[in-house]
Amino acid sequence: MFSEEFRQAISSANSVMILTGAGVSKESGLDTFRDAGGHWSRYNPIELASPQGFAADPKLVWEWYSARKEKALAAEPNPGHFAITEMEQIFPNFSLFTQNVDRLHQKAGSKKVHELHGNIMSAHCNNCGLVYMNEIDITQGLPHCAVCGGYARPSVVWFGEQLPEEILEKAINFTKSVDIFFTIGTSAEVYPAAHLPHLAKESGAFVVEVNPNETSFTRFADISFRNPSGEILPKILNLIKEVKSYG
Ligand code: BV8
Ligand code: ZN
Repeated sequence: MFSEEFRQAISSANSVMILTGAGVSKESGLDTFRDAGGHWSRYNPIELASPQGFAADPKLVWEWYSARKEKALAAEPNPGHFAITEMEQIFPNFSLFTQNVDRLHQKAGSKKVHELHGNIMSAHCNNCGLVYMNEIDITQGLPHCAVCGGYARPSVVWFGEQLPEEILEKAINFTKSVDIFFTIGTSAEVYPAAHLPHLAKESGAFVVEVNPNETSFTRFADISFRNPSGEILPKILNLIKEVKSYG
């Protein structure tokens, strides 16, 4: 099932970086963005996940995010999330960067999770940045900032907005130095996150893709597993344990 080349890469690997996208949460029942039936096929992404969309129709955008938040809160991590949590404990130098906002990696026990696109659980004021600690309930009307009266918004990164500087910086630095880079469950379409697997390849990392479908990155990967992450990641974890004769 696994090539000698992959075994070799695992055996000599010290530092491992994982980049995940919406596909890793698919087997937890959450929609992806580009798969048929995914969010974008029902809505125009720019309409919903952008400052312009929010300014034009804050109620529609809040309804979409509240519905997704409810689904994310009810979702359970799948075997793919749990395998990633165990990988974190095996490699001395490990880092997980996710484009997902559902916090399922944290729910699965991953400790070092960097959220490139923010998270759907919290909100902050669109005007002054005040972070909301309490629950946002849009059934009582749109939430306004107690300090400046501005609109509260979900704490996600929208199209056209900068990613959190220090997280992106950390992602780039780690990508440049890592031995193995896994890109899991992402269509590799959204930048600057989509640049990371390419940067890893250019920097000499062994790059592994996990995606049931081909992506624009597939031809650059050293290995590309055409499998759902929930199925193949536990097998890859077993291989890692065998090769590292761990546990
Ligand atoms: C910025 C918000 C700059 C939260 C998201 C032209 C060229 C290059 C760039 C651009 C361009 N035009 C515009 C841009 C910039 C834009 C961009 O990249 N657009 C794309 C569409 C071309 N990027 C931005 O705007 C970023 N900001 O660039 O700022 C800037 C500079 C100066 C000053 C100001 C600003 C901001 C990007 C972040 C946008 N926010 N989400 C939310 O609502 O969730 S992006 C959104 O897409 C999610 O975060 C999502 O994670 C992300 C990527 O999607 P994926 O995670 O990959 O999900 P997708 O559905 O696409 O793919 C799922 C995959 O899973 C599929 O491949 C499928 O096969 C696979 N799969 C299915 N089942 C399984 C599976 N895999 C494994 N197992 C399974 N079972
Ligand atoms: Zn405010």
